[in-house]
Amino acid sequence: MTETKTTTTELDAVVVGAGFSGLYMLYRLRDVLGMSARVFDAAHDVGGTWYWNRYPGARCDSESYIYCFSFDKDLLQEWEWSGKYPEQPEILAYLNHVADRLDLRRDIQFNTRVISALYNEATRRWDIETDQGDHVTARYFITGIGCLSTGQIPDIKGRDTFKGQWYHTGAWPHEGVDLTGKRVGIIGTGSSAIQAIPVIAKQAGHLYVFQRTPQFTIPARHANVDKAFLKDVKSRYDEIWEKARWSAGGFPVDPVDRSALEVSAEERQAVYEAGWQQGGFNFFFGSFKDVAVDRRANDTASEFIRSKIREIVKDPETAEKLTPTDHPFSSKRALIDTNYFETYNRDNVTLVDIRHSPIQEITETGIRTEDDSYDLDVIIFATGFDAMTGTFFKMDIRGKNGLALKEKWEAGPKTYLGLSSAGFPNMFMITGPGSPSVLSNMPVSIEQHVEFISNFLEYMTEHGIDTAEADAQAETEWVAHVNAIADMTLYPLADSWYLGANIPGKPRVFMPYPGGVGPYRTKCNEVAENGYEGYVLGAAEREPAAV
Ligand code: NA7
Repeated sequence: MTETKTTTTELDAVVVGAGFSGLYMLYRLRDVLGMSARVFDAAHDVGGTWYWNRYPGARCDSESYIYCFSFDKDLLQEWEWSGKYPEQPEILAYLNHVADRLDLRRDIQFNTRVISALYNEATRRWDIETDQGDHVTARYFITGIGCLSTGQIPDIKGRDTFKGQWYHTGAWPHEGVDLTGKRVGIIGTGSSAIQAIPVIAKQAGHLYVFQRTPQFTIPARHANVDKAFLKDVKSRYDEIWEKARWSAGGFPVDPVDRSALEVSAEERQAVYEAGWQQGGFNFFFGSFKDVAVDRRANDTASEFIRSKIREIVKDPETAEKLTPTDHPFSSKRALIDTNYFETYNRDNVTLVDIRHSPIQEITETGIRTEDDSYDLDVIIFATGFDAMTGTFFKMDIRGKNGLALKEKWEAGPKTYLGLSSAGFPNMFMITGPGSPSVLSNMPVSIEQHVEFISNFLEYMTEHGIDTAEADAQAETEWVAHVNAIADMTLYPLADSWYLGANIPGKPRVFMPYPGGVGPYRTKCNEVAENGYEGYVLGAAEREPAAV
């Protein structure tokens, strides 16, 4: 029988989420700063996004040698990745290993969702409640909730009448799903679907892909890890990480300085072809400096990929449907794939263009579009997430004067550096909106945020500071800066989740910081060096109340 919990636990810090962010934050709080801390996570175990996203083909688009923590140098040397791009089970095994190695589990409470976090102005502490009846007060409330952790299942007419099985890619059953011989429909062609489609096509009797927006995607050229390459990386890891930390996207690549418009057509073609053959994000990073910011330069890359689609896909009508024309390459999340376009050459795969023949309803037996009906055994919603803000809004977070975060962010998230929000003292967000987060290789950004927060807390303790709150003016200027940079790019030209465009009614605001992880790190370092400028710091008048 469950005991009713009536006592209140007092802690220095509460962290929400036990993924990359929460694990490292806990380590810094507990083992570096010597604070009392507890992590809450709704999952049964560690992993965050990698705990939930177990759909067939799930894997990271960052190469494994750089998709990990760098703070533990022994771990960097010891851990052996098996694939060029790490697959979900291997990333999950890695995070489990980290949790064991640092003995983190004893301060993580699983199966527990934080339902509210209310700032108490009298005590200057956060009062936190969970769905398991925990009452905790903490001086610091820190979110490590990921950017893509609240799944979106569109409210399609008749959705609940379907008699077959249905799943969302971001909440895939742990025991797996046997799709052998089944008639499977997948809605969506984002990065989850693009990874899943080629794998599911090999199992399913027939796979119907319901596509609203065709995508640009580059071959990943996935393979087993190149042992000689990894050995070389391990001998130069410090230098490699340092390069990643100061780069644009959190990858250890040298910026290219040539414009797509200043070379001959032959040279341009050769550069794109080399990038296509090399595969992965190299196509993007290693080609030309202006692909993401200049429409004419971008057109050359977009056209190159379109020509590849026509080359790969044998049926011209299907190729045409798969060819994106409504947005520039990389204005939606850049995608990489393994045999994505090739999969449409299979006899058991049908592309259904729901841009021109929209889904009318889900019926007991399948999906009905304007032009046709499809009988299905399984429907897979690869329809994405209420990105960056959705998970915040699932919690009742209230700052000073009882202001709800949801209310404050009604017209779009407002943060200072993506780390803090005015009116919410001592609340910190790891990879929050307004930070590079999803536009970067996440572990690099996560480490930078966790270290910034932990250094800040240390500074507060040393200087007898009780509260840190983003200054409203600094926040306004940061939000304007994020938008000004976004407007210099091609991102606003696509209906993407970066802009909240995938969620009906969500305000259209560009959420991540597109200025690059290097410049962002410089800004954060300056903020710290200048005594945390942009924050209002409150000196402690008294010791925090004892238990
Ligand atoms: P994404 O990238 O948001 O993709 C979702 C897909 O689902 C995309 O093709 C959407 O089409 C489609 N979609 C969404 N809602 C609907 C409705 N109502 N009807 C039809 N189609 C719809 O999510 P993913 O899970 O693939 O990837 C999320 C991120 O996770 C990814 O970028 C990585 O960072 C990891 P649309 O393009 O909106 O027309």
